[in-house]
Amino acid sequence: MTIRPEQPQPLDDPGPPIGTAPTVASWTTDVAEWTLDGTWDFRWSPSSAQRMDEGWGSIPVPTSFVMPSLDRDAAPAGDHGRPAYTNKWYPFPIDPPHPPDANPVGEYRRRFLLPDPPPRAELRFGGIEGAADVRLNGVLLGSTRGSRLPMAFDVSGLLETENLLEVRVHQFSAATYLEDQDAWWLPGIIRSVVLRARPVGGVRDVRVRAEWTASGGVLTVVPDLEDDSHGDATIEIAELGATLTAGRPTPIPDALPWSAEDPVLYTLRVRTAAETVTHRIGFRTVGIVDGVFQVNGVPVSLRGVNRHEHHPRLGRHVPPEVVTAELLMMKRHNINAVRTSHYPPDPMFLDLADRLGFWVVDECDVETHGFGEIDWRGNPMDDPRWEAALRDRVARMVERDKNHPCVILWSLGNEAGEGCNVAAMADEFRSRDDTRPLHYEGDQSSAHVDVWSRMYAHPDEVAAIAAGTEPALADQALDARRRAMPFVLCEYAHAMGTGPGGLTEYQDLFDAHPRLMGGFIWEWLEHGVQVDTDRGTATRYGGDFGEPLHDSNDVIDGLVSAERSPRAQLTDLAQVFAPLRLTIDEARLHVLSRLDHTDSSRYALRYRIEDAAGVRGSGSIPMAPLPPRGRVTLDLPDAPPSAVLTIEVVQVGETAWAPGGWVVSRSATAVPGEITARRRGVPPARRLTLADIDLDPGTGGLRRLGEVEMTDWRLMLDRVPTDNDRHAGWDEILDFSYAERWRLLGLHDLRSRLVSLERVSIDHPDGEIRVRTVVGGPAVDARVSCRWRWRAVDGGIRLDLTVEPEGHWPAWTAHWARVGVGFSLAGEGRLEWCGRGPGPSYPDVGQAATAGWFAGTVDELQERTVRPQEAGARAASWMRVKAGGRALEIGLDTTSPRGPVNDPAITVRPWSDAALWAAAHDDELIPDGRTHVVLDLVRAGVGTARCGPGVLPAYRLVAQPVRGSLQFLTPDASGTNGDRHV
Ligand code: IPT
Repeated sequence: MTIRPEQPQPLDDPGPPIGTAPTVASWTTDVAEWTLDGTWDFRWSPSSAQRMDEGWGSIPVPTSFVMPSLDRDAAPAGDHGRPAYTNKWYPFPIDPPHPPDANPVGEYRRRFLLPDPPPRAELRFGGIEGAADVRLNGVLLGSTRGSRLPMAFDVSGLLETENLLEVRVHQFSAATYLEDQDAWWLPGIIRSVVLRARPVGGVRDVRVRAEWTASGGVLTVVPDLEDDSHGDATIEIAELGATLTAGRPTPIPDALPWSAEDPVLYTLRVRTAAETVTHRIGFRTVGIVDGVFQVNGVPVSLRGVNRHEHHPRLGRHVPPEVVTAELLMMKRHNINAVRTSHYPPDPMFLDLADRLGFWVVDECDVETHGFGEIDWRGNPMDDPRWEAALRDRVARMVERDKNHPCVILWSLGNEAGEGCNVAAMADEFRSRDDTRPLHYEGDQSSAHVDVWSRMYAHPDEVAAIAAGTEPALADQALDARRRAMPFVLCEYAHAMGTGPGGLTEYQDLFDAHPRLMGGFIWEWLEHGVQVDTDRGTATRYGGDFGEPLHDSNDVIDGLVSAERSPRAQLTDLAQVFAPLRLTIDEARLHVLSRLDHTDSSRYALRYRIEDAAGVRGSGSIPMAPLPPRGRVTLDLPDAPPSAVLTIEVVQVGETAWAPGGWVVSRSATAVPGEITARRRGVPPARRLTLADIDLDPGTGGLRRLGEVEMTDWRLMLDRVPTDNDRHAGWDEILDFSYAERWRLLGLHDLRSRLVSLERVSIDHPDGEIRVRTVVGGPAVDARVSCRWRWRAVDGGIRLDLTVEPEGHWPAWTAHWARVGVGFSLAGEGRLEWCGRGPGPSYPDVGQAATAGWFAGTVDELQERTVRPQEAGARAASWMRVKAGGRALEIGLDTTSPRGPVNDPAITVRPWSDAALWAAAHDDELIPDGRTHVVLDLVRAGVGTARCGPGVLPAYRLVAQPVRGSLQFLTPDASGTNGDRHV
């Protein structure tokens, strides 16, 4: 029986919550349960000092009460605060343990009827963001702390037929100092509220230890009964014919192991005279052997994502159907692990992860990142006054989630610095559960953890760690301890905007080195906030709600949008994370299984041969099942050089997340070398000649080619910065972003000077038009000299373009985004291309884009980003752009330089670059009725500099001579056939 407090907990008390009951595991019970979710009365005040409005409005529970889309149901004054976003900054003075006076309060009230009120019962809150005082029928039950952790109150003897539950949520308290995660501040009752009868002799808690050993399953179940005994409960798993004695380890020889690849669950029943509870359990043992992370005795590689809980309209509450859909989507994209950044998830997430199969790092609700901004002075992690609260957070997470097979690591928290409480928390973890290793990236000495974890380390550093050649720690004993640990990247590859570049480089390292446990992409989800506008809905980010202090769009950095639509980076990730890695060289196919626990019989190989005229053949490639981590080399089917051979890994049979035949990954040979082999459709009705070229005599730029008129013909060296371009990589010596370098060189504002325009025997078949221009930005003497040489060749008109730097290009700034030619066509457009697709690619992203023939409207080819930026380029070496009833057909080849930046591409947009530069939100982009085209000879990678290394050296485009050609094949609107639509 918990003691009911007389006063609410003071908001500046750094201690654990008061009046709450111990946390227990979650399960299904047969005793009466009532959900209190639904519509509650609600009112709001901007600070506790200010009087509440007299009138009450209503609000749905669970939600975050500040969400703009709840306006219709809001308090009568219509005001209930607004979301605010900061990454590390506390939105008030750092003055621990005090919250500010401007401390919004949301008051909730709910009346409920119980025709037959139970004498003993518990009231459970899944999560209340903020600090709440809870009253039932006028009696103060206690105060909550720990926003994403469960809270329960013993309400025995308080329930009546008519009941009134009151919850007063203060947005800020001392506990806020422990919850400084990089996310919106979103107070409210964010998870379900449940009332549960607690019969005398019922089951209070169950502790399950389901191990997998060399001789099969071993199960230990310890029930904790409401009468404080462990006895008198029947414990059984009917499917296995197993009956157990409380507390006694029992071999279960028939059990199958649980793994993320094959998540076998059994139903455990614990029955007393008063209550039967059922629990889904799985047998598995986590261990670290010779510095290698293992589950069930074999090494496991984590191909994971960091997952926050966010909903664009509801805030921190994610309804069950959305959670289910997102986990199915993860499975379909070959993700096998989730770090619950940076707090324990809604428990339904873990139920689903058990069922579908995910390795989960369960992270405690602890982050004090804002103290890092002041050199960690006063950090609660190093202040004994906070120890009890931190231990309590550990206890609540472990006790709630202890029985989930999916949880394979505990994480102490995120970015909370170091100090005495790290040891205290580690001790609390170990005293409650010794079956899972402990993770905390903040402990770089690794004195208190079991695995060594880093964030955003450069692939070179990861390679050194993989080889065990990392720099030594000063303390020899700790160094030896850390060297014996497996290594995990708890965050890497910041998936913000266009990017992240370099996924393949990381995965190659994970595949090759057993010390590397793999890692977790930052992050699964963008935290966009949806608002209603006159034109429909739009997405907003930090600063859009008038917050004086904010981190702009840093909160929009996911593989899927807030609405859970996949971004291009998710499709690429699926390819990089594929369970079978395919590599094609010459006429051979190399297959590597990334499966750790199961053979490859769930997958089959399929091929397709396609040329410009369409699909020429298809079939399957026989492969005997590969053992876990096995590899094999197979012969490729014959395909002519004018064709592309595509190999697909497909799922055999249906799974809980995908139908049979689901394409898991794809690999293909390169596009044919000859332009004639790439071009699709009927031959040109008429051949272009030099007479078809109309150049502007003042600039040398192309104005018309045959029937096709164009404007804004220009050389381009920059791009509208991506989120990554706006930052310097962590490995850069100078803290200048790429975008700043381009701007310093004036690449966004290039001016051209016509040096000469010569027409040499243009009536003769060998005639040519030679144009020379010099192009550079204002205020600098870094220029490029361009030679444009137009000739009639077999099959059309060929423009050879040479771009050479001249003047002074300081070595440290001399990086370009591209060397491309831009122009614009009248009318809305459509693109057909041969190259890589259907998705976008840049030299270091676009792993999912494989060779072939593709098509789509300009509108369909836009990769929308919440904050507009460079996106959506398609690698292409032949293309037909149709706009305004005319077509332009172009072959694109780059002669030099060689290497990954030599990746010819086309970008088509329904708005100009100037519009893209000017827009701060996607909904500000309005098509202008034209088709804006850029043809790139070379282009830079995108990297992941927003958080982590810059563009890797091979993908940087250093200022250097570039040569290539544009071959214009026909100016006529010509038909096409059988192209694959995007
Ligand atoms: C890292 C944080 O752990 C994560 O929550 C998120 O903020 C990410 O950065 C950036 O989006 S911490 C940082 C020091 C890299």
